[in-house]
Amino acid sequence: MLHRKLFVFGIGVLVLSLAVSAMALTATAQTANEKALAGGSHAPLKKPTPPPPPPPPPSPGDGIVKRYAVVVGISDYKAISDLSYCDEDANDWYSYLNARGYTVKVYGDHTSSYIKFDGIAKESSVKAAIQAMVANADGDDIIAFVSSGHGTTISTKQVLCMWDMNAGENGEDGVITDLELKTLFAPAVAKIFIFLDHCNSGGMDEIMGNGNAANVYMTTTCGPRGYGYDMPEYQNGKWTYWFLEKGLIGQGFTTMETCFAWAYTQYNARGQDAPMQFDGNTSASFIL
Ligand SMILES: [Ca+2]
Ligand SMILES: [Ca+2]
Ligand SMILES: [Ca+2]
Ligand SMILES: [Ca+2]
Repeated sequence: MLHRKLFVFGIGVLVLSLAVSAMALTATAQTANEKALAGGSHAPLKKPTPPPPPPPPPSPGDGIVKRYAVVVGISDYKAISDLSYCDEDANDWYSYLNARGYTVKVYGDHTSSYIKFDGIAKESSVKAAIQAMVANADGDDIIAFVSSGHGTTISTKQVLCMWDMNAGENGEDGVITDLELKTLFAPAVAKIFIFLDHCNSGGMDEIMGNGNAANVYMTTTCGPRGYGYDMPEYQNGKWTYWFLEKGLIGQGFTTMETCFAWAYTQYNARGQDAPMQFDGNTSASFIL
């Protein structure tokens, strides 16, 4: 199996501050005890209840639920090493979403074969497609961004490697950074599904800092420092295989949260190589 990863520019440094934390905890406990004794009460000490999260922004739609998707799968890169099954991932997602009524745009490479093909997955093309999808969808619509390919970390930013990485075209550098992804989806009023089968993709979560994060459900094949895998025995990316092929299709799951829980167990990886879920609304299920 091949890593869906290129270069490692650095690793995070863990700074342990156990002593400081312990001191802070002790101080807090003492303060709390003193307050309880002064009040003559034996009531249990409780943390103040945090304020509830703000409700999702009002999103009146036109009463018609439309579905749009941008699907990317790059196996043959312009200037960097190739992968094998990202085009299969794109085709499988296209078939699934198309059957569910999505208007799907597919971006890929120049030599693989695609059931539907809307162009080379240059950074500029993929960005333009996402921007158009975000602009088209109103408050009761659903938009999806699905991507399979290389991923890496550049400086402190996780990135999705588009077809033109290291040979950028149209004024772009060929990678979609975590902050670029966040910016692309910031204006969206629709529900947002994001599925990423790239190395390091768990670090693309800056998007969860957007004001519309309550509308987002994202799952990634790994953590910020983890790998995704091309799997010859599956003819797919490993997370695409377990989440889409075996979960959504094989088991017939309809909610992303349920599918994630099942597929995560089947995937059987730990630590940074384990899939991740970013659920902007834990009190509602996300249905495509
Ligand atoms: Ca609508
Ligand atoms: Ca870029
Ligand atoms: Ca990041
Ligand atoms: Ca949810």
